[in-house]
Amino acid sequence: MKLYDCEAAPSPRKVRLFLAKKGTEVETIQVDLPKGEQFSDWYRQRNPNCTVPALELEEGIVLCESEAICRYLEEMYPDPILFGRSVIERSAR
Ligand SMILES: N[C@@H](CCC(=O)N[C@@H](CS)C(=O)NCC(=O)O)C(=O)O
Repeated sequence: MKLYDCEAAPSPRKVRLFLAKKGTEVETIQVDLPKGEQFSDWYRQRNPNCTVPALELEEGIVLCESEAICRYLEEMYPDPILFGRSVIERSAR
């Protein structure tokens, strides 16, 4: 699993915070947004939206939205639960 990240950008920071709360680390690859690396061929092949974050899974699937990435991480690393235990808790967050 690889997280495409940019340290200065707010959207991937959400995912980094989520990972920190989970106590989990994943391999991270920095994408240099100021230099326009998000538009490079190698990155566009992974994420055609040309944004970070993106999470590349072992099976080759790439999740391209921070919310989707956090939801995936919640399922993969359920302890601690961050989105809530019940439907009401999950809906209220
Ligand atoms: N809705 C997306 C937004 C992603 C997004 O816009 N990321 C910004 C950095 S915070 C980006 O990659 N921008 C690339 C650009 O400005 O070219 C998410 O939450 O993942």
